[in-house]
Amino acid sequence: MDSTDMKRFAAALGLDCVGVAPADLPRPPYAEDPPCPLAAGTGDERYEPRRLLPSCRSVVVVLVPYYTAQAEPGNLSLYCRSADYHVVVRSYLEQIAAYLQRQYPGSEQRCVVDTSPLSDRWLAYQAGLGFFGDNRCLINDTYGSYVFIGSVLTSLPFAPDQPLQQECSHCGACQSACPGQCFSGGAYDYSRCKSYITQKKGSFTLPEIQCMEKTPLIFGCDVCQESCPHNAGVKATPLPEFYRNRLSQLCPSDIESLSNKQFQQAFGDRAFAWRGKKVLLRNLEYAANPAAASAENRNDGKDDV
Ligand code: B12
Repeated sequence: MDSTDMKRFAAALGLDCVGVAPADLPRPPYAEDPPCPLAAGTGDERYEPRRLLPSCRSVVVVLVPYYTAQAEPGNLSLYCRSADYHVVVRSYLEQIAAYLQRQYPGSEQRCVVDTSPLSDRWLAYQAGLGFFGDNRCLINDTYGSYVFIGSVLTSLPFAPDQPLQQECSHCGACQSACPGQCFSGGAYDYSRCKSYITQKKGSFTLPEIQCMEKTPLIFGCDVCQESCPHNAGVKATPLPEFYRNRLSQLCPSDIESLSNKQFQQAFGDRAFAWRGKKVLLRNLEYAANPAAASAENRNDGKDDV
């Protein structure tokens, strides 16, 4: 089944990176990194969309670019400076699912983004939308790795696109820049990744404190992406949601006096809020001061290194 009309519909929404992955996904050819406890799935369930939609015959995969090219120093990772991406991506996926439902009454669709057991990156790779960086990110030629990945599982048998025959340049920049040195030996150790450290619960170990102190971000980490040459000069997102109501900096005084309910009212529509204010206050205690760190690290005119 031809996917041209569906892709045209998506392009009219501003989504110009849409591909199709097969429902019978091949398994990755390399030994996987040890699974992160924040992932919803392990083993085969990461590659079997029919466990979520038994009638699934193909998967429409959508990249949602979020880089805005605005120089805004701050202490929040670029991925969580605007409205929660889960909500934004899902609203686009639901428009595609509704379109398919209209065009093909009786077809079945299910939308997934981030929280399902499926490997979103593997789906995007299989749909021909990008290649893997040594930093494990899915990199797209137009938008770099600053893309979220969402999928519409469908009972419609769209013909799959082909994975790209392209690799990252293996320049080593992400590995040497990583504040937690989580890529040592070519493997990826989630427990040393600053993004994971900022999202884990509980108290920090000494190595975790040292990792936190290296850069200003208090939620997420952008270092392996900012150091990646494939991200130099990437196109800014055309999607308006990522330019509205941005928040780049959070201070202790913004949240410490709030009850949990008030915190959720104020920030519950942000991707950094899912772990609650206690985790953010812990992180604020340890992260480098943004003003001092940006003066020290200012090297290429880019924001929030
Ligand atoms: C758990 C999780 C995390 C954990 C662990 C990350 C990790 N690398 O495993 C933490 C909290 C650290 C994290 C951080 C981030 N995450 Co995250 N995360 C997830 C989640 C929920 C599951 C990922 C998972 O299962 N990891 C285990 C590994 C084995 O699976 P995988 O990442 O899918 O692996 C694929 C590739 O890494 C590759 N691969 C695996 N091993 C190897 C080995 C080699 C040599 C190569 C070349 C490739 C390769 O193939 C795998 C498929 O099997 C996904 C959503 C989802 N459902 O997939 C989002 C997801 C991967 N995260 C995302 C984002 C945006 C981020 C951050 C950029 C956020 C930030 N700024 O802090 C960072 C990036 C950190 C990094 N360098 O990976 C996006 C990725 C977008 C992209 N362009 O790649 C996703 C897809 C969410 C989404 N739907 O948009 N994340």
